[in-house]
Amino acid sequence: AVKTGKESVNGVDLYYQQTGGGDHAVLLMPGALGSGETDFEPQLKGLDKKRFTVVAFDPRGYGKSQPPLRDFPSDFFHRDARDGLQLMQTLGFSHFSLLGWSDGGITALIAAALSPTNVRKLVVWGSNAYVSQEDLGIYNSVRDVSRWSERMRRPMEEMYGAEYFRNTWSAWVDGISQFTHNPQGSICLELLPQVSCPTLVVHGQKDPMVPSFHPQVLLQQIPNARLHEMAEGKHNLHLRFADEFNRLVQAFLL
Ligand code: TYC
Repeated sequence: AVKTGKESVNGVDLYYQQTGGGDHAVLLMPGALGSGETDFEPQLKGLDKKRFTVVAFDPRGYGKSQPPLRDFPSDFFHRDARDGLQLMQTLGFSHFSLLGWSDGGITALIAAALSPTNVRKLVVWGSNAYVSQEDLGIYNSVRDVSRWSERMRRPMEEMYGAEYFRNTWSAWVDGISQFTHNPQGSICLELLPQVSCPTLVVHGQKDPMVPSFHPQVLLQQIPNARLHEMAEGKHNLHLRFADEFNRLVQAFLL
């Protein structure tokens, strides 16, 4: 069974789902405009409920954590990181692992660096620590959501309505493009050496959104990281290859 609720965290009401009763608490951190429901159904279902207590949260302005309307100030990843950490404290977990997909992986990296005593282990996939010119090109090529495939677009339009989705996605593209003004396009490059927990970086070799130099940089800059590549994986490898992904992550978290 999955329990749902809202908790007041840093001045906003954050929606979360919680399942399982194991000793090892895990927070699932969704991607851009993502939510527990759109991004993590196979993990909420499939992760071992005897070993783990699994929490998925909707970051502020995403999913069912509305209001507020979502915005993208230059510290939006840090804000999501503080929110996720504070939500786990509020739910009574002081020591937990983080699983972050894409933007959620960036958030998880920042959270692990900011709060090393609270984070046991970290898994990130489809994530990047900086924005290159190549990334900017990819972002702009996906800005127009009317060109997305039906399969990618429909869950988002159902969650948000077509207009909020279109506008918020475009605001996200502007938001993430801001980082190109930083040295090396950094989002969180300088924090990576402070990620001290064991870290698993997963990468889909067929991911069209995140070029493979990104996981390489994470591997090089995070002191205790290993990389697992999935040959057939694309950006949504945890959905498409859920059983393989869940097994991999559970073995790492043991
Ligand atoms: N970061 C996005 C997410 O969190 C995915 C994404 C990556 C989108 C690259 C566009 O060019 C892009 N799901």
